[in-house]
Amino acid sequence: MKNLILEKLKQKKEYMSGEELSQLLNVSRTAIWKHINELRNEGYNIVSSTKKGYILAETPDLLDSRELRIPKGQIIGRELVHFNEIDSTNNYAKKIANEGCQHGTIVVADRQTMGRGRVGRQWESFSSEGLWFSIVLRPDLEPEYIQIVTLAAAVAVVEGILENQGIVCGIKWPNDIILDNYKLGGILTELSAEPDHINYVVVGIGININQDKNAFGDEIKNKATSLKIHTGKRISRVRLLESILSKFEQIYSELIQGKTKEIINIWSKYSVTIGKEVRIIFKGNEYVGLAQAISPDGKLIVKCNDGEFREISSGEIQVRGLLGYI
Ligand code: BT5
Repeated sequence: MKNLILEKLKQKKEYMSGEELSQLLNVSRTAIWKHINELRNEGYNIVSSTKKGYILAETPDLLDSRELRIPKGQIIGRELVHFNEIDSTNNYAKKIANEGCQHGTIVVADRQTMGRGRVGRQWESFSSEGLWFSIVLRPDLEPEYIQIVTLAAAVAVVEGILENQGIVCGIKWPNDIILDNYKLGGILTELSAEPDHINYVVVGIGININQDKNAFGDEIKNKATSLKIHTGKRISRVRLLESILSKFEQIYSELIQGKTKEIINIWSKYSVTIGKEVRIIFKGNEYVGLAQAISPDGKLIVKCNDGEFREISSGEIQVRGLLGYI
């Protein structure tokens, strides 16, 4: 009922009396008043006037289906699962992917208690000031192109932030979103596949949005940033999520059409890795070299100081100039 009241107030955009609402929805005025108060507790700013009734003055930055607007025809995000708190949106996305959820379903949480990075690392996401979500995809792709999915997601994040905030971020190969030389976000792509067939891919995206500097824990306080730290103002997570999902929809359709070369070209435009000196661990050995380009299947091609070209498929690289070449 409270969501019906919310819908009516959203449609009307003007004052609605308690009487009008109670007649429309066939409930008592006391019930209307009770639900209005519940909505207020969730953050909806509903102003009331004894003469005119209720008006919705402002909506909160909620990441649920009442507030997330997905354009007609868009597949990414048309199904949304929202949690106030969960261990990891990637874990839940994998669970529902195994149970057969639709391609394009997204799982969003305000807080994660066990957010994950790659190779068992922790992703700090206890705070509801960030954007933590996962997208379930069922792409008709060979498993070897999985890396391109991560690159495409990074482009969608950077272009979504650019569209929504006018801020240009960089991408550190393969999955770090960089702002002012700090880590703003990361992507964790997980795959369920047969040798020649992808069952599903879960793309987990974490972006720091409204945290202040002192909100970060000891491990990351010297390497993390948020959009608020950069802009000095709070940013709507839900509007940014809409921009990222719409960019993702576009780039994903290019991916499926086989336009991987175009995706790599756009990715390279935002790269803070290509053309830089990098330090890599490759098959247990450490090399220093120049990051040259991305291979057609998303590997990083490095010309090492011993003269050899090496293609790195995953793992760690350090980029000179980023946080002092650590
Ligand atoms: C990543 O891993 O960067 C992938 C992060 C993916 C997080 C999303 S949130 C939604 C979905 N659900 C999940 O459980 N995960 C995904 P990696 O490249 O391994 O980087 C991890 C490292 O980044 C950590 O070891 C820290 O040093 C640093 N880090 C952790 N939390 C951070 C944060 N909030 N901001 C910036 N850096 C962070």
